[in-house]
Amino acid sequence: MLDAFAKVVSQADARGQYLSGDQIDALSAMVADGNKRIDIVNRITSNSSTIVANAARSLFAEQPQLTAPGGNAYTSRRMAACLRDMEIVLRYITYAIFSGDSSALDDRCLNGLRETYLALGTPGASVAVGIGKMKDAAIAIANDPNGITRGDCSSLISELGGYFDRAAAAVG
Ligand code: PEB
Repeated sequence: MLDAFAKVVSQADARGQYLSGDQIDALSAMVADGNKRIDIVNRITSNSSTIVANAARSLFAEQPQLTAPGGNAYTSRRMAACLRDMEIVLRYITYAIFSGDSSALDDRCLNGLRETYLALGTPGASVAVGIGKMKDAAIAIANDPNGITRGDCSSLISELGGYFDRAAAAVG
């Protein structure tokens, strides 16, 4: 599990070289935007239940077969497992945006998840749709300009979106 700094150090060390100017510039930019990054994590974390619940509600409205008898989210046990899975994915995405690196998300959440869903008979494509819905909600919340000094968050928001896309692509 790496963060953006440890990742660059490990890449430089693998080549036996000092950090490059480009690497240092990229990390400087990350430090300069550090408070925005932490704000994003705080916003998503404090709205996580709403993000998960609304995404799940919208997924089940679009794919009613999931909650119908015999469906993959039918019975409260499976429904609970489904909501829990979405919460887990969102939690790992907050780790990724916090550390500026996807390795915690990749290694501890997404690695083998497709195979797990195949073995369980859980439709990965539906999970991917749910993750896409969490992406839209999380970006709306993270990028909401109300009540804050306006600044440029575009690169952080696209980084955030990338982690959701990565999670969706890992199961879809
Ligand atoms: C992954 N999900 C499930 C299981 C596991 C995961 C390991 C099996 C064990 C269990 O039920 O707890 N666990 C989860 C995860 C990590 C982890 C991401 C990462 C660290 O440790 N059903 C649907 C929807 C979808 C869904 C499409 C969006 O109809 C999910 C939610 N996951 C779902 C369901 C089950 C499950 C288990 C329904 C239960 C399947 C079953 O027992 O039939």
